[in-house]
Amino acid sequence: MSNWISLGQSCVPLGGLTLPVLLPPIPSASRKEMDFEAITNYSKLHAKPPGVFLQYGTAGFRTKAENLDHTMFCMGLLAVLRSKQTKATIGVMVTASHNPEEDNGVKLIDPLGEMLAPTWEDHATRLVNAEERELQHVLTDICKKEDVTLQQEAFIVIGRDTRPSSKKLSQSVTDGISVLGGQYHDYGLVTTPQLHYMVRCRNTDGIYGTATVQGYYEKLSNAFVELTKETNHQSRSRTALKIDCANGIGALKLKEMEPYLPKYFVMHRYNVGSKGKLNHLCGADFVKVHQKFPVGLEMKPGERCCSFDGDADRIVYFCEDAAECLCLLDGDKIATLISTFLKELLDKAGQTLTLAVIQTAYANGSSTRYLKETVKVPVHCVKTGVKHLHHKAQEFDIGVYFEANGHGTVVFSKAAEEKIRNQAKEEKDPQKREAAKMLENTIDLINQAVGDAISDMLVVEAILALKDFTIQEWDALYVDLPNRQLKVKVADRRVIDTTDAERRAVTPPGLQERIDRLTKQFQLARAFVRPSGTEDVVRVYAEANTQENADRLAHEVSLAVYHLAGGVGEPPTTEVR
Ligand code: NG1
Ligand code: ZN
Repeated sequence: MSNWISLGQSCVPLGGLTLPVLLPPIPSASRKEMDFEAITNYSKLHAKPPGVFLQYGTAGFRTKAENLDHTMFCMGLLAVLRSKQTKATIGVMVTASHNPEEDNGVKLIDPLGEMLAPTWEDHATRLVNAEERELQHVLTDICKKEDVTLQQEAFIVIGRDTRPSSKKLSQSVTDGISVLGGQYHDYGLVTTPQLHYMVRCRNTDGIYGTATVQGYYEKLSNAFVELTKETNHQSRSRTALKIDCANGIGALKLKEMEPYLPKYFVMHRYNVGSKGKLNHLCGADFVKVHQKFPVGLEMKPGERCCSFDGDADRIVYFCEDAAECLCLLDGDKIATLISTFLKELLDKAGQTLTLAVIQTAYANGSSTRYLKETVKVPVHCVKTGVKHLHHKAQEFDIGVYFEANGHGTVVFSKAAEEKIRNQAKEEKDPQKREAAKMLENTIDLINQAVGDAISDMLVVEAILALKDFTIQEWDALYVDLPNRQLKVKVADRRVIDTTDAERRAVTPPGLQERIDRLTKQFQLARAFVRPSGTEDVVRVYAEANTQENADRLAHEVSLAVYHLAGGVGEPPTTEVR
């Protein structure tokens, strides 16, 4: 924890600029006991909105920004307890990712840059929903259950996206931190994966990298230059990449990173936030879900383009085909490209490390088949949510995980990383050594803490350059099954319970049987439903042999959800787009 000392000015005891003069300043020293009077007083300034119940979902809390002040304060409190318990730096990211600009959200980042442990998610939900009179009891109970040593120091790093509400909300987080005597460093505007990277750097004494944005840019750009140094700079994949930044933080961070990138990596940024609204008609989620081009991007057929989401932890690639239609290369295509590349390098290096790909039920059936039958890598399906994918990926020497929506990364076990780094240094056979070096550079180019649009983009660009692949050649590896995603509003989405990595509904009664009957009516068809963890909706997914059939199946399943799971408002119409 020696890095706490060098924080200088940024480590101030009081973050909330909104605190009233009537209250005494919060002492910054760590306490032996919690000062419940101060907590209660400050909690009143961040009053709980009446009648709002929030759940720590797939990626933390998310709702309308106007309802989040209290949640932010509570997450500041909880981050301090988690830091004291783990004796490590904890991250708090204020973002609602791909949600509309009016929403916001918050999630905690655990010591190695991973998602918060599930038991702490439950504590978060309990704390945020506790009435003021219950706060003392809930905090004490968490400390007891988790064996938190209050004397322990706590250190938190904070980051936020570009939403208009984010700055004020992050100040509410700092109030929560300060009232429990925690210290913090506010990184201000950063991408979500950059904050995950900072947490990991700080908790590995800088071994993972230097905990600054410059350190992040240097690490990634050095690895990119090394990995691609032997490629032909005239190669067809060296044409400019057009990036839709979703009017989010990615635009700022790519601009900052540009000087670090070699001249032959040319990027043109679009939707940089100067005109349009965050995630509105653009960004990775829009392109993936609506299967439409983002607005604001001028393109010609065949040009290589990609879209980030609002906090730059997801990326999808796309281009315009000869018929002027969207040709989408989503998370599944990225996972295929990366795992094929890694497998080839492992074979060349003569390494016998285990490699697997982790997907969710949303993975296109064609991708799963291609990975199993052509690439010949084991594929595992887990529940939606990065934490599930990350956790499963850690069971292998090398785990490649991607959600179809473009959120994903690769994790290397400590032993695998050591083997590769040693071989890159000591291997006598020049070809094997070269392959090991490329693996080593790939490790350094990847943000192992979490899915990262900037890092994933550089990995894809490096692989395309090394293989001298155009985006069309990459796309041609396999043909996606036509698919459709829809949302259904119901009174309480918790009535839907699922099993088998969310591919089958257990409740409400009769729903799965109906889905099975509908699916049988189409060829190569598959469909499932699940309650969203980030929106108050039930999600429907269907794929089939033609787009028309995928659309019809999705619509029929939506109707089944509406009728059997308490749909509200008008029944779903056949208009799917
Ligand atoms: P929910 O709302 O639980 O479906 C969405 C994504 C997840 C994940 C989270 C976090 C889909 C179908 N779902 O979760 O994969 O990325 O957001 O952002 O894309
Ligand atoms: Zn995101």
